[in-house]
Amino acid sequence: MDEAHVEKKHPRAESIKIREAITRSVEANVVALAGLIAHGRGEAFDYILGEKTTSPGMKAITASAAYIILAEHPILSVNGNVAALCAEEFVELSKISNSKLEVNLFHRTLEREIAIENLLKKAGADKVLGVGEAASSRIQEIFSDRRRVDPEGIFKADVVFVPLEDGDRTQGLVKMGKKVLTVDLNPLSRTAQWANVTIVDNIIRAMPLLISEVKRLKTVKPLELKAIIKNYDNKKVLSEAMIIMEQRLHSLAEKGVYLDIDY
Ligand code: PTJ
Repeated sequence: MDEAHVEKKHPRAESIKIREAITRSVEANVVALAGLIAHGRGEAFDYILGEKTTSPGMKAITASAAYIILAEHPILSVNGNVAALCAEEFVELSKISNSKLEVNLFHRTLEREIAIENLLKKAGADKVLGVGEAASSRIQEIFSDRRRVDPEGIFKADVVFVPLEDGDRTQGLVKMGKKVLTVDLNPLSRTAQWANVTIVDNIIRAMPLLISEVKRLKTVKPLELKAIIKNYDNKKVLSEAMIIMEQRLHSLAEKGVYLDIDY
């Protein structure tokens, strides 16, 4: 990452560094051009959320951890943005939870699949599914080239973790009977609405917390994990996230203070 021109004292230095990383990753063939638009949309919602992990976000992280631990064939789906932002965390999560990593792209090209596979391997992955001819199965519920998946991966998975995902594919996976876990800062997106569990948080903050929750809950009895899932209500969690956004905007507007962050 080229940080030379990111002034350390800049009030939004962290955000600029992440933008730099995403932009460099377009040049490295990891992130699709449309990934820049997706990132900008995420940033806008994060502003409204307050750039913090919230209580509904944490509930969704705990439920996701329970689903992943109880799954027979858990798959972590990696796209360009996810690889650019959290390759190492994905590799760690796959190792501690015995989940497989699958590259699954919306804007599919072999060059990008290979670039993402290489990035994951550099981050410590032993095996990466879904690259090239390996994605030989088709999801009937999805039209277009996006239906291609790995028969050893998403095709036979019972639980799929698909952050920053497009709505059609999320809907297709849910219709196939899979449990879909996602991370999406936009609680109104079709993915957020269709998924079984939606973590409304920035993936950069959510991944270390998800890793900690998986480590913590691995020692808990399956019955307790099942209870976490049974008591989890994604619609309620989405409503809570939207209320936090609404109330935050409301209170800022009432105070007439727009920069409530420590600048
Ligand atoms: O790499 P590819 O080809 O698979 O393409 C990846 C993108 C992200 C371009 C593709 O899946 C896409 O177009 O996704 P959408 O429909 O733009 O949805 C992405 C969602 O992720 C949006 O609702 C964003 O608000 C959200 N988002 C973006 N960045 C973050 C985020 N959510 C959490 N953390 C982020 N950092």
